[in-house]
Amino acid sequence: MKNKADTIYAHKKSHLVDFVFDEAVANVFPDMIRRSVPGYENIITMIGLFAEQYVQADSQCYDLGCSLGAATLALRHHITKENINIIAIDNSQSMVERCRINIDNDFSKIPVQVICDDIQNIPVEKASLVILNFTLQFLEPATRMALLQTIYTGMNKGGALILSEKVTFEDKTTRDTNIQLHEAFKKANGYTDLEISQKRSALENTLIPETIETHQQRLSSIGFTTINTWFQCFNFVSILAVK
Ligand code: GEK
Repeated sequence: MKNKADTIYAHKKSHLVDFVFDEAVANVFPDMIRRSVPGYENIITMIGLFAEQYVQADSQCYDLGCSLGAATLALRHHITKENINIIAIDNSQSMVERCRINIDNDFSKIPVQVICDDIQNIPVEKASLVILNFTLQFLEPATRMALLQTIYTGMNKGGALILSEKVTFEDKTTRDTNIQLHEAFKKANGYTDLEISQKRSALENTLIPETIETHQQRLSSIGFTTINTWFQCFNFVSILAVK
């Protein structure tokens, strides 16, 4: 698929509406996420490594909030065990349509079901690897515990959850420093001040970040044992949690 440049917030908008994963966003998504999320490509690469380490034979993998299927493809290319089914879910029709095309064009024969639905409606069963790569942050904070409990219950012992999130910090200096560094990263990737500020406003009610400690404590209270914050760049982290 061609990698179209993200210019969604390049011009001043008279009415700024909340950010949604519509056709316009799906169309430029690879460019948008690469230029906006520090370490995104590295995390996708490591999801392949986690697949090699944690996927068990005769089990299922879940990519929750799959967008165009980047994590699903990383799983597909690195799973070495037999009899695996991948379930990729997103509630944006525009994302799901493009994700299906990407899966169809891929060489791997590992079966993938691409489902258009809310990740909160999906039963989780026999899971050895569950990916929440920058998706939990878009759920109402009050609903996050229930989803993570469902995931935990549906996981095999020894299975892993990869939870990547934009985060915030209790300490104001740390918070402001990381926000400033993230904005510098976006500027270095060609976004203008107008694009950065309009996107910030559009995401304000949609993407609600929590602290790293909140994530770690919630995972621990659910019963995950190893809780390893294996990646951090500014206000973006990824946590490996093992059952
Ligand atoms: C990647 N994981 O490339 N149910 C289903 N999907 C949802 C929900 C929900 N309740 N809320 C949001 N989404 C991907 C990147 S993007 C991250 C994930 C970002 C979907 C939404 O439609 C979008 O496709 C995705 O979660 C978040 O590895 O744009 O910052």
